[in-house]
Amino acid sequence: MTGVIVKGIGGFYYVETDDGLHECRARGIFRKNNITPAVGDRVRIGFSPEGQATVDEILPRTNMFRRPPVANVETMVLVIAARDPLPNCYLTDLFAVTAELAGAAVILCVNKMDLAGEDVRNDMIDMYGGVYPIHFVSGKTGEGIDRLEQALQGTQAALAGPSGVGKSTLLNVLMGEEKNPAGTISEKTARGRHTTRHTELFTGNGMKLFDTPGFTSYDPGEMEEDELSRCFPEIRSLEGSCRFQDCRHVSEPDCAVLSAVEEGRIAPSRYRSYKEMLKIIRSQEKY
Ligand SMILES: Nc1nc2c(ncn2[C@@H]2O[C@H](COP(=O)(O)OP(=O)(O)OP(=O)(O)O)[C@@H](O)[C@H]2O)c(=O)[nH]1
Ligand SMILES: [Mg+2]
Ligand SMILES: [Zn+2]
Repeated sequence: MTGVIVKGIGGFYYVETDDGLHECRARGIFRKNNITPAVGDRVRIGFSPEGQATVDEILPRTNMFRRPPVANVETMVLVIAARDPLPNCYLTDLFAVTAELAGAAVILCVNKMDLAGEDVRNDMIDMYGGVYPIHFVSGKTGEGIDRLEQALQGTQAALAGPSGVGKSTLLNVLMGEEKNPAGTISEKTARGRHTTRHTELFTGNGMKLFDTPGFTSYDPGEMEEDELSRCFPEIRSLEGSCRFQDCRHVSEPDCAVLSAVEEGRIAPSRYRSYKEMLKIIRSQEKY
């Protein structure tokens, strides 16, 4: 029997199959081979003589993210908040790069628009307009939700982003019902409650959505310098336009990317993120 892992907690994997949800153990073989089943994995399950369900085989993945650990993500919805917390562009760009590297489509979703003015909208469009589809939404007022729902129809999409930006809130609004508890800020301690601790795959309203725990940092992992250029759509589109084929777009003569930055066709913050990541990749290569 095959199914999809919708949740993994305390060594158990919850596998949705045609005949319902099964609580499964992973076979020892995975641990031995250093393979960890992930939420989103399509798997083959079996049953021991005692009736314990086990994950026997992980079917081929289209992609795999380590943080958050999810597999088979068609669309990565990068959720940021207009404020509370303020957007962190470098972190957003870093995560967009990992999504690009995994071959997932990227959608930018700016939540909590009820708390912000037009300046946030304009800043975001300056940085990401023409690079990624941007949705300006509010989980509180419902602004922009219909359009986001349309964009996510029929795809398996992950809601990812820093803690407190409203991923679980958006999941519930999109699904039209309370699927996963969202945070509430305790007035007494000013600390958040109901922060999401586990990745889970939810189905409803024509969508399959992963809700994931918030991330605070991200390690791009191993990557080659030329791969990085390809993970910035606005740099990728200039591929072949620089004088040198192996141009890294830092200080080379006749660099099409540097010209585009100068002429304002590439946002300065995006280019800064590119240079910062390039620096990290180069420092890793020394070892
Ligand atoms: N004003 C406003 N508040 C919102 C909106 N969306 C969510 N919130 C609030 O933001 C806080 C965090 O929301 P969550 O949905 O739990 O955020 P999360 O991204 O799931 O957080 P983690 O699970 O910790 O990663 C809660 O207090 C929500 O009520 C919004 O559109 N506007
Ligand atoms: Mg959450
Ligand atoms: Zn160049």
